[in-house]
Amino acid sequence: MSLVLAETKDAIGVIVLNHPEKRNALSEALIGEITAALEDFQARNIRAVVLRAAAGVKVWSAGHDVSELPDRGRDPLGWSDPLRVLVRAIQEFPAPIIALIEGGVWGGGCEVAMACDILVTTPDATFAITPAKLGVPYNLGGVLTLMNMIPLPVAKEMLFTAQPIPTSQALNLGMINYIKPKEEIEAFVHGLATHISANSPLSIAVMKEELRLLASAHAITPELFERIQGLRRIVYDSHDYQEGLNAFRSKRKPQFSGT
Ligand code: YXS
Repeated sequence: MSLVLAETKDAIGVIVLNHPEKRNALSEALIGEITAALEDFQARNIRAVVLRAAAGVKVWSAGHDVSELPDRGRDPLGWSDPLRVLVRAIQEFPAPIIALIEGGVWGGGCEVAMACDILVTTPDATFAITPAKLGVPYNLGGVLTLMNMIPLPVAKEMLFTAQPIPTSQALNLGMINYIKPKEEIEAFVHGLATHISANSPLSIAVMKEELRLLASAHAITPELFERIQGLRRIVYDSHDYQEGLNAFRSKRKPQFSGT
């Protein structure tokens, strides 16, 4: 069974996350199907993409597939981790990607949504960034994605509490573009995609890449990079990191000791 449904109509491509049994957890297999669909869309010169889950879902994505996170001692979010590959694929895709969001967005799913260019949600949508709940040390690029989308005090609240925020707050903060009723959201998003696909694809592709390069243009010294990586290693080497994984796997609340 496909974990993702992909279709194109005119110059618009649609990708539907289609693994509700696992709440669209971002497994390597599911991410592989998304990136394959994006490669196919690029070959077909698609001019706008809609990334969504099935209509009416309660969970847009439950984030990184926890069963695929490595045990302690290995960076869980290294460069080639599937979640990192997906975020880059979205950010580097040469046409706008519109996230059509219903239901809860969790963990790395928030970063996937925020890597998209335009976000439109139904009123029930929520966003929860949850590394602290699992004991995961989020990675540099991921933190930068969040910093570019969320005012720092709110980014800190979301990272430190791991609690969902309502999409109404996300709209007030400019994290999302629109909130639309579920009866209207599909036509509204299609209308945005149609406007985009009627404009110059070359101009849009270059401006999207300009914005990506400028948003990530942070000069960091080797010492800064190595210090951050050293700090992150303390976390993914820790008993707390393993406890977060074990607790999730045995469906119980984690007991973090700070070691
Ligand atoms: O028990 P079965 O086999 O039916 O599977 C259950 C869940 O184990 C599975 N599932 C997941 N599997 C792998 N990775 C996940 N992230 C994940 N989430 C869920 O899906 C089946 C149904 O789950 P269930 O019964 O909990 O569904 P629900 O409708 O009662 O609750 C939906 C959620 C999303 C509220 C709940 O599943 C949940 O809290 N999931 C975890 C959300 C989360 O903490 N995600 C962060 C993952 S780690 C990540 O993204 C980054 C590495 S980081 O940590 O840095 O943000």
